[in-house]
Amino acid sequence: MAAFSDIPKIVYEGPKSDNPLAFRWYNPEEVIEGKTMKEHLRFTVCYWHTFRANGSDPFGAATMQRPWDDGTESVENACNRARIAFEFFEKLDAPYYAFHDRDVAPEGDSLIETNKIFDAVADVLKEEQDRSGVKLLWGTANMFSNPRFLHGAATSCNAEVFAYAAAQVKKALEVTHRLGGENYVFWGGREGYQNLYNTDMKRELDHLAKFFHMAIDYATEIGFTGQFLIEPKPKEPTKHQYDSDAAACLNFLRAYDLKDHFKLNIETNHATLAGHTMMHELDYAGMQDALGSIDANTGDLLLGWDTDQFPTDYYLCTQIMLVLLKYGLTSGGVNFDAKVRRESFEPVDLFYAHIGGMDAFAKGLKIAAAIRAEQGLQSVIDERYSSWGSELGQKIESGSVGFKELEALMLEKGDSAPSGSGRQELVENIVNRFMDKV
Ligand code: XUL
Ligand code: CO
Repeated sequence: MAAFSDIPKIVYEGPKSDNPLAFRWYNPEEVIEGKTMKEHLRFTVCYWHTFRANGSDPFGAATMQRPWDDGTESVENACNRARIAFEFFEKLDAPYYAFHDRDVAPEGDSLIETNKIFDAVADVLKEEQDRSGVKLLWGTANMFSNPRFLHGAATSCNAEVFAYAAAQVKKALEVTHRLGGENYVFWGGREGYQNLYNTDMKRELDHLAKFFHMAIDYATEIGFTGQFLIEPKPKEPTKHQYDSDAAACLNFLRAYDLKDHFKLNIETNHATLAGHTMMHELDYAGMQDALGSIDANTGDLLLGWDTDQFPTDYYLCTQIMLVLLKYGLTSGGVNFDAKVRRESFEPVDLFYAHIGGMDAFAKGLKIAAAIRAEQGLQSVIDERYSSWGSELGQKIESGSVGFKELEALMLEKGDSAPSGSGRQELVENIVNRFMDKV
């Protein structure tokens, strides 16, 4: 069954095009800084929002029109939905997709049954991947929806829930491996707490680390060489999520001897919920060699929760691409962890949403590359830090002087040399200049 027969394959038509079903900026084969846009951006469609979100919210029922979906949890419906998803990926020219186990396959009456269903749907996914050439960027396990996970999964107070979660991740790793997944993601789900009066935080974090070590061991055993990623988020659903931001994740990874095995999957709306910019989180991960992948979306300035909107802001995408060009995405990609609004319920809205996101990132990439080529921002940075190239700066950076030598120098000089201007307004103007230049 074809679901999108009235929609043409989306192609690049250039910035002058007013065709809403064409790319204006995303030109997959265009080369920027030695790589094609397709190679830089590695666009990924997420299965959960695009094929499972039904538009319901705490105040109202489902709104999405998805004529191919019979609304049941049957295996047949799951397999049919998977085929439709690949039709969508191909029409959109998206090279990757990503899923949770429970997005693609419903849960059965027992773990044995659930695993059987997952295998059956994975057969279809494999067949569709081979037919279309669309690849799996990452797989993950949903360990937050089922009520068994109400206290968390690896951090649950219930040891059998930990065991169930281990079994679930074991299976999700096997399927991700079988489908050639390039990464495996851990987003904390309900790994966190609502209240410290009833929580043994130290014990829970020890358990989480144990869980990750078990995952590494099992990946080695089955020969899965994809990159493990942790996705930081500070709150929602719990009041405090343990993986709250990039810095907290990296501290945890170091403390439990996990740093060499994990990178981070940074999500825009999670960064802003943590009180950071996306650029901050990316740069922080990048400087610690931990920038793995991104979940591309945006929140709403006036709403304090994870609204998962499609990113269309050129400034945001430029900032993201400035950092991604600096550090590079290796096994990662740009995964649209974003959903159409409840009011945008027609199937064609899924295309408008992804086209908008892909175009915004493509334009952001072009702007970021142009800014880097001109070196205007870089020269402000070079000038600002120029004193560190002096003999004194070099001695401090190389560790060849301590407090006593520095005190002697300042006692002799009496005061430090004056500092230069920070040029904040100039750098903002430089970025603005490129907005209309590209
Ligand atoms: C939740 C979220 C997840 C992860 C995958 O906020 O972002 O969808 O990306 O579990
Ligand atoms: Co996400």
